[in-house]
Amino acid sequence: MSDSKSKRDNLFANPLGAVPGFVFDQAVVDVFPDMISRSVPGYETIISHTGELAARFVQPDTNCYDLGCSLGASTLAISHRIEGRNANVIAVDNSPAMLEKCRLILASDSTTTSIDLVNSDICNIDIYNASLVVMNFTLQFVPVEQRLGLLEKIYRGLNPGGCLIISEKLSFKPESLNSLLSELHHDFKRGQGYSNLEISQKRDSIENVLVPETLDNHIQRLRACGFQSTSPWFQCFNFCSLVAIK
Ligand code: GEK
Repeated sequence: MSDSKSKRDNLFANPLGAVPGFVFDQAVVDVFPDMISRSVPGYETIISHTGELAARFVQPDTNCYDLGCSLGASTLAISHRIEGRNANVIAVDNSPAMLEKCRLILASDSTTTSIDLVNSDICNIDIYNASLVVMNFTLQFVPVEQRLGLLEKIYRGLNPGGCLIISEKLSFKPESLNSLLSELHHDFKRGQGYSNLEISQKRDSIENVLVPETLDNHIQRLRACGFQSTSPWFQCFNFCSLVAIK
């Protein structure tokens, strides 16, 4: 997202002693665009192609869901590509600080698409008449035992031919491969200006908060929900985006 007022992320630059678990609070909101673009390789590509996929899949008079919308980057990419279709975007996040800033960003945008902002856990919302559901880097924060139920609900709420986009950090087997992909990611972060201290404190902070799964795991679970057509369309190191078509 191009937010020129986003501050540089230096939340983990100084030694923190006991590193607290990661939360999406005001301090994170203030640096979020900088944090996510310097931490997730391919983030901008995934967001812009979310818009391209919306242009292909969103049908007139249907709903599009952006689950874990943060500051609305995916919401806006979608909204700009579906104007004139009488489709609604429903953008959901359970962080009040994120939603408050998101509301300001959307208010200053020119899109004519109708957008509802919903402050809720994505596991507790209704999904219906959907032609597109997007979870860009959100499923990884949902407790593992709730992921199947959430995906089953999404499958039920999608219209036939509807599309689910899931972007995630992945884990790999065996452990040697996991270490390689993780080190390549850390090299990327160093290239983006993060120090070794920032990288290691952030890793400690998201441990048990962001729980990655293997690509195999994601695909098996999507199949178990009923999605027969599913494939990664993007991967860079240990970050991947998948499409699943109902
Ligand atoms: C983007 N999609 O810019 N219910 C609702 N929201 C949640 C939940 C939940 N159970 N768990 C986490 N969140 C965005 C980026 S960020 C990814 C998504 C990241 C929200 C959380 O508050 C945060 O705003 C977002 O999901 C994850 O494309 O920071 O790595």
